[in-house]
Amino acid sequence: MERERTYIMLKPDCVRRGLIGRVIARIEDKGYQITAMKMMQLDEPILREHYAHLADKPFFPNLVNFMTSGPVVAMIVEGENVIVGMRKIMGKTAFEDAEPGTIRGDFANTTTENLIHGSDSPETAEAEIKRFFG
Ligand code: IDP
Ligand code: MG
Repeated sequence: MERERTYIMLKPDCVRRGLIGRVIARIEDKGYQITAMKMMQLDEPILREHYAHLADKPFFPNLVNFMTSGPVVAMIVEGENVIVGMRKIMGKTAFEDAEPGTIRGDFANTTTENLIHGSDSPETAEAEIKRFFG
């Protein structure tokens, strides 16, 4: 029973489409605690760090354009095994693979604009919390 924390970010499409409340409700319904939250505008340098593993992908410029197209909501979310748990309620990256009942499965209809980011390991969670919350 290990309590963990993860970095969750509601992407610009989620904010623009007015889905912040519905997505946060799913996180709270699951029983996780939001222990920090802020709205912020990202710039290209922080995204080059955050998405360094994707820098050579053909979709990378488009991803940066999208992620800088409006504010995001940055959060620290805590709970038992929350890193894996959040990835499950988010659903798979590619919208066509994201199952109904997941956030991406229910709300996303493109792969780039897929509403939500969640850390994928304890190491990335700590690095991302440091990156966005200092
Ligand atoms: P994740 O967000 O599920 O962890 P990553 O592979 O880390 O997925 O990719 C980061 C983000 O980059 C995705 O959430 C999505 O916005 C975008 N992305 C990933 N793969 C593709 C793709 O094949 N086409 C377009 N955008 C992509
Ligand atoms: Mg990822």
